[in-house]
Amino acid sequence: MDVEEAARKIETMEIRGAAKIAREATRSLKDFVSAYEGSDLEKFRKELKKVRDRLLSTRPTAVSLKNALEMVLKDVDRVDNLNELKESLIIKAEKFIDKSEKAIDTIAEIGSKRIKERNVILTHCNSTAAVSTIIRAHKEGKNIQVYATESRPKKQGYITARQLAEKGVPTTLIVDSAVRHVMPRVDLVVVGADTVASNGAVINKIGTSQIALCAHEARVPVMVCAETYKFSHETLAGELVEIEERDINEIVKPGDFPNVRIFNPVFDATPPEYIDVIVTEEGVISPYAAYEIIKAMDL
Ligand code: RI2
Repeated sequence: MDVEEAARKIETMEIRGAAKIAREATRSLKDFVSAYEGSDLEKFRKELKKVRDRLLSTRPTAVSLKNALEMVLKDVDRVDNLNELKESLIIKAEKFIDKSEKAIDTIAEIGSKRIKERNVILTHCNSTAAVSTIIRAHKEGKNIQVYATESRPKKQGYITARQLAEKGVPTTLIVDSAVRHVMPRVDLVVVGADTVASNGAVINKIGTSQIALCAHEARVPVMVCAETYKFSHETLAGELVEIEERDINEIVKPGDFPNVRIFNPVFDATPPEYIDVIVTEEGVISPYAAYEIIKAMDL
C-alpha cells in the first residue's frame, strides 16, 4: 500500500486500533523505501520527512504511530550511504512489525493468567491486545463470560462482540450507558490503550475513564493490555497527550440540531489510581511504573 493510501485509510479509520495503525504506517513507509529509485541522499531524507509528517498527521492521540515511525527512522541522519540507509530502514521496519505482532501474543499469555475460572469480564471498544488476552483465557479452558460495550460513536464494540463470539466466548453486547448497571456482575475490566503517559494515566477510547470509575466504585479491578511502544516519552518531557476530536457527523446529522454545539472527543484519560495493572510484553506493571518503561525505551 502506498503512503497516501495508508494515510487515508488510517484517517477514515478503515484501518484502526493503536497497534494496527502503527504497523500499517510502518509497512507503507517500508514500501516507500523499497520502491525508492532516486540517488540523492539529501532528497531521500527530505522525502522521508514528508512521508513521516503525512503519516503522523492522520491520528494525533495514539503514540504507537509516532513511536513506530521514530524507531524506524532513527538512523536517517546517521547513515550517510543511501543504499545502506534504505537497507537499515527496511530492516528496522520489519523488526518493528514482527516485534509488535509477537508482543500481542506475549501480552495474551501473561494477561490471561490474571483471568480466573468463571470470571465475568467487561471490555470496551476493540483492542487487539485485550481481545487476544480474553480469547487466550477462553482457549485455556476457563469458563468466562464477557460484556462488550457498543463503544459509540464508531461502535467498535460490535467488532469485539463478533470476534469473541466467533471463538466461542459467551458474549453480551451492551450500550455504553449500561456499564454501571452491569458492573456488580463483573469480576474484571480488560481494556487496551492508545497511549500511556509517564504518570501512569491511560489514554483509551472515550468512555474508558467512566468505566474505570464505575469499576473503582464496585471494587472491580481494571487491567490494561498495552505494548511498551504505546508509552509516551513526550509526556516525560511535559507534553500533554492530544485528545483527538473527530467529525461531528460521526455522532449525529448536525442539521437536525439547530443552535446546538456538538462535541466528539474520541479518547479520554484514566488516572492511574483507577488502574490495577498494565500488562505489557515485558510483564505486568503497576501504572505508576510507566516511568521505568519509558526510560528503558529504545527510541
Ligand atoms: P489495540 C483503539 O482506538 C481503541 O481505543 C483501542 O482500545 C486501542 O485503539 C488499542 O487497540 P481506535 O483506533 O492496539 O479504535 O490493542 O480509535 O488493537
